[in-house]
Amino acid sequence: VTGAASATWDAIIIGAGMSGLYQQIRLRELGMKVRVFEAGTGVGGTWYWNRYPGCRFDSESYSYGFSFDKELLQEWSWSEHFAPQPETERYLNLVADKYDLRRDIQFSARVKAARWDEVDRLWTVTLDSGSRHRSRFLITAIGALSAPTMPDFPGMDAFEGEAYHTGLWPKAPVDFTGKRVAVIGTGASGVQTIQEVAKTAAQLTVFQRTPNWCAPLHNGRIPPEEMAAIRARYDEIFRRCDETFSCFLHTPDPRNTFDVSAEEREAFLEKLYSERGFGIWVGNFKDILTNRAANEEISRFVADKIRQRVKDPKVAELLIPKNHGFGTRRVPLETRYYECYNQPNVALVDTRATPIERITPTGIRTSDAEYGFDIIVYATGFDALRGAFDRIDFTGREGATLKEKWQDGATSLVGMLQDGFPNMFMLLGPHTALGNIPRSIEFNVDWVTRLLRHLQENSLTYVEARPEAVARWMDHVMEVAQGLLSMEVDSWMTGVNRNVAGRQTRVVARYTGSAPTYRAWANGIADRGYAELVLA
Ligand code: NA7
Repeated sequence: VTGAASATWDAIIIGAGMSGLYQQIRLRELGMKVRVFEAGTGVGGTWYWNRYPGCRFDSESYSYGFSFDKELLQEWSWSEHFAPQPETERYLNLVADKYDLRRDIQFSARVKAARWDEVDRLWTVTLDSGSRHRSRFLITAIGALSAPTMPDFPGMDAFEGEAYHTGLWPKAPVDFTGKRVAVIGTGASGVQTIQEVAKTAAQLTVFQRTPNWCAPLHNGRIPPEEMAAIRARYDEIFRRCDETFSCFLHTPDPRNTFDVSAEEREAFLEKLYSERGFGIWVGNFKDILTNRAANEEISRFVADKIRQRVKDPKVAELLIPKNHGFGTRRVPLETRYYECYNQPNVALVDTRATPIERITPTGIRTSDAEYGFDIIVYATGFDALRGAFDRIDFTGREGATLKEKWQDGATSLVGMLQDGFPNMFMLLGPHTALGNIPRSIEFNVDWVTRLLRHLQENSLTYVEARPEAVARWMDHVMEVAQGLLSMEVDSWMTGVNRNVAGRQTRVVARYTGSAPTYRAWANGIADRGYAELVLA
């Protein structure tokens, strides 16, 4: 490596999304000199890149925001139970303003490589522009679902209309009015896009390869009185999130599916289907994701709902998943999604029956038809959980690369540390608790901050996970995934993405235990004085 790097920082943070921003605030409190590199032109991460129509989170807004700033909680009003992307982006910009974060963030700065220098015990971070920057600590705040992936249909580049990936949506509004639109993909992003575009497009054609089990979001506005009541309850709301399995307001019902009578069961499922948010997925009978018969029961219930809501029985059957049970993949939450297929301007194409053969200059050709489009939306998802890591060349001790290290699957210690990669902390790295993500972010950032404070107080400058600790954690990760029906299904949650080489087989890609168990494990490391880490 030649050429001098610019100033040495105490810490470099990659990414100015929710984790990067919060980490930046905490590191400033430690008096650290911090530099943040962000590929976008603004803050927000997920809420900066995903500006597709209808984009919103499926966590209740008041359970999603930062909990650390009591003042901000009292100042900010969420307009809807599930806020749309522009509002969340505004919220994160407000956080950046309030803490004057932008002065330490370099925008339009994509990190290309990060290399550990054993002699100086510093990281050298190289940007796309070629500029180099050094720091004692490196913190990756690069997101879990942030590396968009595209299919590789022949002819894609020659399409003469507009084409967008949901996760790389342009800032200028896209007008669908009177247009012929294709949406490829029916995951959470596709479903949100479809139900919005169906309102204005002249013709919307949905290309579905695998149907997903969707359930009603039941969104609604939050009137000022209700927001005031929510504000008064924030301590209780966040306490609840801390106690639940995946940090949502919902948590599994203590009963098993067949503990109750058929009537009682039906009534409970009806209630969940009529209630806001993820209750039907993560607040259901506790055995729906482990017991096959229980899973068949909830799947049957939701299939009947789809049949009731979609008028054309043939279309209804195409929309009902046949090869995986309810909740074994991420459940997209929807608002009149199924009713879209009753509209004369909406059509569904099953790409398993009639595969997409190529993108033509004027549209899409399947095995049996030629379609003309003005706009193609790729809602084709992400190289989840580790894709963002693979897009940066991380080199640790003894010249070992993270890509090599993770060749047979990513490993970590509590998702945050990796042996061989000293002084590097991963926020939302592989095998951290996910669920209601900001809750995990706050925990992870606080955990990293506590560790850095410990180093400061003890005049230490080096930290690395011990391989035995990584192995022990990974055993736990593997063990808690045993017996989960989701492990039998291809999805980003099992690390499968058919558009990416090396992502064709299922792995335990995420931590599937409870968030409280995860936190107990991570806190145990700190409470025992970091014996699982090499400190120097
Ligand atoms: P997902 O959930 O990974 O969905 C991607 C969708 O795109 C899914 O329906 C895929 O079908 C489809 N896809 C991908 N490639 C193709 C090709 N080549 N042909 C047809 N269809 C294709 O991504 P999302 O962005 O919706 O959601 C990701 C997460 O972000 C979400 O769970 C939230 O937690 C936030 P497949 O199922 O692979 O057959």
